[in-house]
Amino acid sequence: MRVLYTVFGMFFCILVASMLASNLVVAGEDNNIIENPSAEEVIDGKPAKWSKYAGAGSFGFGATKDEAYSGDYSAYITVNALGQSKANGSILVADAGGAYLGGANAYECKGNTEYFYSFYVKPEDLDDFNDSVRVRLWCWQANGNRKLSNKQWIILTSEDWTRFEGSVRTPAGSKTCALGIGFYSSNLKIGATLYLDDVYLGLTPPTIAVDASDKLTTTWKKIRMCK
Ligand SMILES: [Ca+2]
Repeated sequence: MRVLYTVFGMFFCILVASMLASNLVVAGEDNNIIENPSAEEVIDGKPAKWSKYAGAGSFGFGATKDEAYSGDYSAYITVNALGQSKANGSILVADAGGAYLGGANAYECKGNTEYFYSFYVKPEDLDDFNDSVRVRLWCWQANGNRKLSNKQWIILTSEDWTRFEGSVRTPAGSKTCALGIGFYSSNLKIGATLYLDDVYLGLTPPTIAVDASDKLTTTWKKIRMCK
């Protein structure tokens, strides 16, 4: 009888898991490769699985409760100083792997493939932004060499949360990637701050609503419930 219960329990878990998976597919959320898309999982003041690139200048980066499109947190990046009269810094929505950004822990991707993105941004003060915000995919090859996608630019016209979406092609040979959103400009004021929330990146166009939950944590909790 115990074996029967065990078999039934396993079957029930598989059934529940299948139902959860099909719900996600129906909602169009299952295709988001970002694991902490709403920056709700925070470690040491930073959104887990997100990171920062600073090419010129210095930048504050972390998770904040000051602003959130959904949930309690958003990610932010602040210009603390310009480097050689320019700010070149981005939030990378992936664990891009420290100062030299080897990309080993970024998201697996296919090379020479179109990826779709969407996200919500909010400037703290629009007057600090006299230039566009840069969007690009940071990609890495198997040997860790970095390959960047073409640049795209978004223009901020509101201090409300605004949704942007688009698509970008990964360079040939890409194995991992991170969506980079940030500054490349000499027209930003010190203190310019951008908030970012509910990020989507995937092989299919995004739905309007992003599943804000941390998928790994959420799925793990659901599996544990079955024990
Ligand atoms: Ca959030």
